Amino acid sequence: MAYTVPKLKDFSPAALDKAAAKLLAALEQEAAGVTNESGWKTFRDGWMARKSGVLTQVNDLWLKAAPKDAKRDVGQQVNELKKRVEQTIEAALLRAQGAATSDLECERLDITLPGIQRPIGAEHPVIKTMNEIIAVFRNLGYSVEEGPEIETDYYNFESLNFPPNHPARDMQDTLFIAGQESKPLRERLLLRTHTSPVQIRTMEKMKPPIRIVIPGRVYRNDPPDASHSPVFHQIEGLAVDTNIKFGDLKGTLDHAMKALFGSNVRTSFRPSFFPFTEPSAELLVSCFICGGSGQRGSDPCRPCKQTGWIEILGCGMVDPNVFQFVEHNGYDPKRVSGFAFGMGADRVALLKYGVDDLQLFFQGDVRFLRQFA
Ligand code: 2NL
Repeated sequence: MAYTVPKLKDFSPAALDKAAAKLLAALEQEAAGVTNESGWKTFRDGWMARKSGVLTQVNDLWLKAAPKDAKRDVGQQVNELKKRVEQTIEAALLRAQGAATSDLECERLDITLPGIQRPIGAEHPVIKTMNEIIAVFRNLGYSVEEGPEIETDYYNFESLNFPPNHPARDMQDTLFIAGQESKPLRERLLLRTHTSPVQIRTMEKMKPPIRIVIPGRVYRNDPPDASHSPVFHQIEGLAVDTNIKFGDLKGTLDHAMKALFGSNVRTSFRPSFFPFTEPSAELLVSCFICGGSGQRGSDPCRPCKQTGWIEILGCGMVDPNVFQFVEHNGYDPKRVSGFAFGMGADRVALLKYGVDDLQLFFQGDVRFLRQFA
């Protein structure tokens, strides 16, 4: 209902002016709310419909009801009013149509313009290398585990067979969290120096048999140079079951190296030492740059320092002392055995991509990183 036209008692020009002003105010208000053609049609019908539009009511209630002697004046005023109403309604249509065009104008899309190119990110070469290593072990049935980077002395050292004051703790150049002196040694916090604590945490939570790989950031108090960084990346693996032997370690790692560096690489194991494995070994891969000859044409091969072999990782059979820390969860060293290995993912990435400075991986220079996208 557009506007309810009141009946009039007073038909004097002044009274009629007042009533007309009220009606026009309502008209303007309604016109202002018209934004499209269908709104305008409703608006127009409300005011102009022949049967019960506002103008028809004005005709009936004001003109027809007027006393004879006032009819002339009332008729003039009503005509005036009709004109105003018609004008306002016409103007509202033009406005509604104009608004529609400008909406279209705004939403106009030139599909022939070239698109906006958003540069997309890419995997960092170290993460890419880690994912490749993880994929090799996933295909062998290993699952991936992760754990905290801030660790306790217990998980980082004690449970891994580094007794308090063991010289290997100095070798690690650990970054300790300050203000921990009031706690017992085993509870003191530090930045993990290897991902091995996650292996202990996983054995506490999963009974044997297990096959896991653990990728992650590790920290050491080393000043940065071409081959060192205070933060770097490690991937460790662990297989525990009944009757796991050194031959399983050799076969698994030989397969993994062929999958990573190409099926023509050979592997070689040399004795080594780690507190948490016995026996322990270093794994070398025949140089995938020079093919093992140590020479590139008449030049010495740099990556293998002319030896024909590149050291990739450390490994060994899990020391029974380590199993004792998780014996309560089924890791009885008399019943189960296992092998473990650990490698620096950054070092593997350096070798794989022939990069000669580790720092390039940590400086975030897009000109360098773009090469690996
Ligand atoms: C290296 C050598 C290694 C392990 C890591 C390990 C973990 C547990 C038990 C036994 Cl829970 N061993 N991990 C074993 C041998 C070597 O890492 O040079 N990493 C960069």
